[in-house]
Amino acid sequence: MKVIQSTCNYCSIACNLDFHVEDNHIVKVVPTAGYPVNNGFCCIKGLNLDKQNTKYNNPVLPLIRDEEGNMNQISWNEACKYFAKRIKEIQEQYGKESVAFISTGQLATEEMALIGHIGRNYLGGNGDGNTRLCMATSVVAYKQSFGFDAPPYTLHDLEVSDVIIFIGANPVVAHPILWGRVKNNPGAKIITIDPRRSETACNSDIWIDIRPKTDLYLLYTLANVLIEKGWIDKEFIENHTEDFDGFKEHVKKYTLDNVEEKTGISKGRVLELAEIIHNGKKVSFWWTMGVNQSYQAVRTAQGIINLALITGNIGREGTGANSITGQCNAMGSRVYSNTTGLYGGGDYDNETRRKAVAKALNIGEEMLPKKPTIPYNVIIQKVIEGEIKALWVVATNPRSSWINNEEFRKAAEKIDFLVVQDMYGETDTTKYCHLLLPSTGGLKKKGVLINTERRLSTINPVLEKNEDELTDYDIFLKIGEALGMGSLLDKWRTPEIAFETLKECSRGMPCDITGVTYDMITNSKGVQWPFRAGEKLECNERRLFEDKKFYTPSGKAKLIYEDVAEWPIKLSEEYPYVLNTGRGTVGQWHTQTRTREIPAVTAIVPEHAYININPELAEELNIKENDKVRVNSANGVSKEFIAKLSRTVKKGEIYAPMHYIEANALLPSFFDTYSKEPSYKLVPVNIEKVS
Ligand SMILES: Nc1nc2c(c(=O)[nH]1)N[C@H]1C(S)=C(S)[C@@H](COP(=O)(O)OP(=O)(O)OC[C@H]3O[C@@H](n4cnc5c(=O)[nH]c(N)nc54)[C@H](O)[C@@H]3O)O[C@H]1N2
Ligand SMILES: Nc1nc2c(c(=O)[nH]1)N[C@H]1C(S)=C(S)[C@@H](COP(=O)(O)OP(=O)(O)OC[C@H]3O[C@@H](n4cnc5c(=O)[nH]c(N)nc54)[C@H](O)[C@@H]3O)O[C@H]1N2
Ligand code: SF4
Ligand SMILES: [Mo]
Repeated sequence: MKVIQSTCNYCSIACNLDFHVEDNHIVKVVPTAGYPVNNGFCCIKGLNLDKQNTKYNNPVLPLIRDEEGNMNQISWNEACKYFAKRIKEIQEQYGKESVAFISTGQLATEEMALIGHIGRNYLGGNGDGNTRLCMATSVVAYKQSFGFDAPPYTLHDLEVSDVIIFIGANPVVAHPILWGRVKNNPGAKIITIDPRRSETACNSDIWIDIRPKTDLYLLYTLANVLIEKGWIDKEFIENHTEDFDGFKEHVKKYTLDNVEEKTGISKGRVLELAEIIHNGKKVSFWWTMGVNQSYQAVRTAQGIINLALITGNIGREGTGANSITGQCNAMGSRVYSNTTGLYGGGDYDNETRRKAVAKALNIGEEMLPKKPTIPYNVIIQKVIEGEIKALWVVATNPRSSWINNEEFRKAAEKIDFLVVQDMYGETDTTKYCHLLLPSTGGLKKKGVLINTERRLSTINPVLEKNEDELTDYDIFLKIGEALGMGSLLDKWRTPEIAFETLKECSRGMPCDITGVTYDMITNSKGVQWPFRAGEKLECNERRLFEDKKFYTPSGKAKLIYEDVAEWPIKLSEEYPYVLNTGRGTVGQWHTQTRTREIPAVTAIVPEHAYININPELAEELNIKENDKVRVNSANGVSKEFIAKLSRTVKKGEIYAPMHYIEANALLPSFFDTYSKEPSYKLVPVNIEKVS
């Protein structure tokens, strides 16, 4: 029996697991003992990683749709040739930007970098990722405040904080292993800010039951109180931040007297929270989608960053303004997807960076994109308007996960050429494709994942590929060849070579990984970036900004602020309740294509889309447990759900797990101004019982 250590490719914790393999068959999965992230533990998804492509229609060879709408099997060579021919025809007729791709934070770094090379450098099209639905807000917030997209923490910080504040994050469900790290710190005071009494709120010392989307108001009020009381780190502010005077002036209007009316949190409780922050020696702030997915998300994330900065809670053990990432390689996609910035970071108009990256890729500078991609929402809009004619969707399921997802259906029905590359033949999105490129899942791949604390580790082929099976990397290479890229693929011939190319792109950047080798991050404890050539790995838990130097031109962090915006659509008599969406259970992953294969999960999660509704509201509406209800949204769409009565939601608020296609039909297309991340967590609705 062989034992192969690899990395879980579900969530951003990126646990390491030992796969016990006999005759190309996984006998058992054991969480790796001694791995600094998960040290012998993991969640139900990781434990069941052996269950992949065991049921459902899983083609090995590509399928092409004929005129009657039937899918027919073709060879890989035929598929790649056809892909190349269609893309070239479309580009010749409608211009380069008539083709686009949508990728993901669930591929290996080398894979997402290679599709970025093909789609942006070579084809000159646009390409965004599902990271737009998830991390775009944190990226923009960090870039503007710190000068680089740099989550500063290491997970060990959770074990040594004395105050841990979660804002719009539910790690008990979404990042259980991270929650395990919190449990290693029984002395810490845990505070959760969430309109819902989430599993994390239930397990916290304090639940701040905030009115939806009023976090920024609360954060500015807290800042005002801390400043007025002098509970701030004057030395840190003076030497390491910019524009404190402006910020101080700005927050003056956010007073304790108004806070309850705006946020639902009383003056006394806000004061108590300010006191806890003041008395804490090591305060850490952690946020996720309750902050990122909003119409004013970047400024809210910066509201958190500002609190950490003015109280000097950054760059020290147990502190930080810490965004938790979502997918296994969200961090890889943030730095290496070639969608919103150059490989290794830096804007497309940065001449020095263009030179360095072009050199590393051995291409002419003119081949690099001149500007960031148009964002996801604009790609979909341009498909609907007929400007984008070909879309290549890789390892994401937008027919279900995209906001206002009937819009994606319209786009999919309109487009001339939709290619879907997925590890399953049957997903909500593959139904619409003209060409299906089936890839193997993560069990047969080699590549690097970068987790939420910037730790690189490899995903390793646990099983051998069967005949005709291709990984995403293999598929990209074949497509590149069919497109005629020739020597432009020389720096990409294997994942190992691609990794060397990407390392070179990172040289001298905050995320410099020139010192990392595949060997160092395989069967090991992983390595966090930065790790520069020549450095010695002295410690397995490293945080950023210990030298108090930020990546801005002045070396100081920027305090960025703005007036609090109103909700884009208000509650009304017609739509009196707020619908919120997010993760449902530890066992369910997003659109459930993968976790529907885990019997232990399907046995306990509802098959049909459901909502949580407060028992008092349910009684008023004459709704009983498991009744069928219709939710009508201000978006003009109605969908049916099963009612689950629960005191985790307040009377006027209902919650729909995102794992069912119905949820996203209800949400209107609102986005953050700066990050263009969808506002998934708020829409006014009404509910009626279906008789
Ligand atoms: N089991 C499981 N784990 C996952 C995933 C999965 O699909 N299943 N997905 C992974 C991915 S990609 C991601 S991005 C993460 C997401 O991880 P989380 O962000 O923790 O998960 P969500 O449930 O989307 O949202 C977190 C909380 O935000 C709250 N919230 C909503 N509106 C507001 C608000 O206005 N203010 C505040 N303060 N809170 C609000 C919600 O009530 C919810 O409890 O999970 C990762 N882990
Ligand atoms: N209402 C609402 N909607 C949301 C959210 C929310 O909180 N509320 N959260 C948003 C967030 S944070 C995220 S990250 C998105 C996630 O949204 P999606 O990315 O659409 O969700 P997944 O189900 O993870 O889709 C991944 C797809 O890739 C396939 N796949 C898995 N591994 C591989 C592989 O190795 N290769 C290939 N080619 N395919 C593979 C899977 O079968 C699946 O079809 O959803 C967003 N949508
Ligand atoms: S916590 Fe995340 S990385 Fe760890 S096993 Fe579960 S899904 Fe995988
Ligand atoms: Mo995500």
